[in-house]
Amino acid sequence: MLIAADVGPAMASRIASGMRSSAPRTKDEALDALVRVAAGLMSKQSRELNLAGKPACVLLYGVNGAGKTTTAGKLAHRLREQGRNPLVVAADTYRAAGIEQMVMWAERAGVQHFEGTRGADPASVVFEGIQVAVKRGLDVVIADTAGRLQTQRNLLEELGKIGRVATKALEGAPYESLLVLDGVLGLSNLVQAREFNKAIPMTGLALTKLDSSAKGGAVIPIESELNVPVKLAGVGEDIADIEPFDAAAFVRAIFEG
Ligand SMILES: Nc1nc2c(ncn2[C@@H]2O[C@H](COP(=O)(O)OP(=O)(O)O)[C@@H](O)[C@H]2O)c(=O)[nH]1
Ligand SMILES: [Mg+2]
Repeated sequence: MLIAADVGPAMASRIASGMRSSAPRTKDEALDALVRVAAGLMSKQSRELNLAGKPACVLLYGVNGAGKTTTAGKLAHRLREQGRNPLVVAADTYRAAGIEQMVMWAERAGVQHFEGTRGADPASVVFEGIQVAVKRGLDVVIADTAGRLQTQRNLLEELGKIGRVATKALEGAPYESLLVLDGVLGLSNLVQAREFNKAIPMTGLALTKLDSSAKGGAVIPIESELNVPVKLAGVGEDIADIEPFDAAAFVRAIFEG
């Protein structure tokens, strides 16, 4: 079952030997041991978003189709419901549709937005976006970026620059630097996460499409190796389909289906 959930052979045998040493006698004891061992191998960092900054700044990045724009929209909606005033910054300036899609989500979420023009330097758009949020007295900046592959050196460098420019606009920003991973892709996300983690300091992961993936188990070796926690879980295509991530409940769900 661990292999089927895309935990990978190395992690599966680590978990199995951890379970064996706790010598469970019943199925329930075995499940408890499994959850304890597997969750114990995951990141110990806080799974709460750090939104302490004024404004706080959340940067989202990852490959095409991972769910960055959707996650930005859902997060804006959720924060607004919690009484915050987010500004969504559409910095996917490579495609006109990328900007339009982000603006549409912002409107759906009922939050303000700021967008660059098509072809604009995404780092400048993020810089200006942060300034706009400061000027308007908004409390969170959520920046959406264009999709990029972990093999595209120039685009990874561009991402690093976006992060540095955000820091220039606002000390300590981005407070949350989140790699968005498509939960359907399973273990191939490990390769992606390794490379993105070299390009930009990463504070967490947003794991999407958990409603339609049986391969979410891959997050165990990813967290274990990189020590970055999943902070947001995408569980559908609607605006409210976003949840905090509970490692123990997640591992248990793999086995209780
Ligand atoms: N089922 C499901 N679909 C999702 C989820 N998050 C995003 N999607 C879908 O994935 C596709 C790509 O999403 P998008 O946000 O445009 O990806 P981006 O290229 O990373 O910005 C869209 O069809 C979304 O509806 C999720 O949590 N569950
Ligand atoms: Mg997008």
